[in-house]
Amino acid sequence: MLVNLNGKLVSKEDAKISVFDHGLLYGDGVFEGIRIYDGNIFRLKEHIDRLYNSAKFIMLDIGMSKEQMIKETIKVVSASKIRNGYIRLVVTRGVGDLGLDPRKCSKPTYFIIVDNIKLYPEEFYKKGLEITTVAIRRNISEALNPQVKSLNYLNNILAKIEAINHGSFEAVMINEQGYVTEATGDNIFIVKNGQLFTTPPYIGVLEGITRETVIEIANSLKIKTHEKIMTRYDLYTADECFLTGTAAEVIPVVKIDARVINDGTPGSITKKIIREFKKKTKILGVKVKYD
Ligand code: PXG
Repeated sequence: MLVNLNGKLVSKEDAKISVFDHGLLYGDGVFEGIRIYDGNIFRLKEHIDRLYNSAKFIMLDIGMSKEQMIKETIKVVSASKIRNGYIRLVVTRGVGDLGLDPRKCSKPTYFIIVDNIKLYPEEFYKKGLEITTVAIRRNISEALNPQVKSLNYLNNILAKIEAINHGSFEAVMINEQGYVTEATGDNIFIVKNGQLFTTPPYIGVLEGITRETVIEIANSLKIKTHEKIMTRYDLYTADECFLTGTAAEVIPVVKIDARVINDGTPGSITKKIIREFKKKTKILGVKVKYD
């Protein structure tokens, strides 16, 4: 494992930040989770674009160009020698005092961790997941907008805790109007009558890069995709269901709130998309030169 901390490459042991950093004190910051497949940083440009949009929303000036941030990311991946792994890129408001005022933070802190990924067990992909809707609501767009990938993940963590307490692996969060939003770290898709449906970003979900890739794949396979406001009814009556995210990639769902989806096994369109997604992971992105 290797860390780029404010431009310097340091070991895990030396990667330390101040207890006065507002990223820690208030969750005041933004982040990205990115995968490396066979030395290809998957959709790096899209992740950097989203990071800068998140920062812009919270009025955090990262203080360096996107091109520079891409260079710093490639630098630490190359030095790590990791060809298949995970990157966590974090930018915080930086060190301030004990008050909330972000103007007291003169310089943002950034760090880029490169680590080996702990893959989900293979049987999850073969057998599919059981998931549950939870009582905790997705926070509303007029509060902390879920399109912003901020360091405030307590909403999602509370949902995860609830799912775990129900003996379920993953939670689907509903919003205050009763509409389906997303899982705690994944977007959700259903298949109905051969077509794909996923929640529109304005309902209050992160615009996942895996989600976008799946929509592109569906287009190339001539599978119609719709952004649609959905309720639990749409989930329970779906022909197929899957989740998409950087860590999980595309993962089938076979049971939602004890309702069996498909025949309790991953559906054929889901499997097709998983196959196509695997191909894309090595093509789309930035290739790293390792020395
Ligand atoms: N929704 C939320 C709320 C997320 O945090 C996604 C959807 C999927 O987006 P991408 O761009 O990854 O397709 C995420 C992903 C993890 C992990 O290790 C994943 C995420 C954040 C933190 C951890 O599972 N984000």
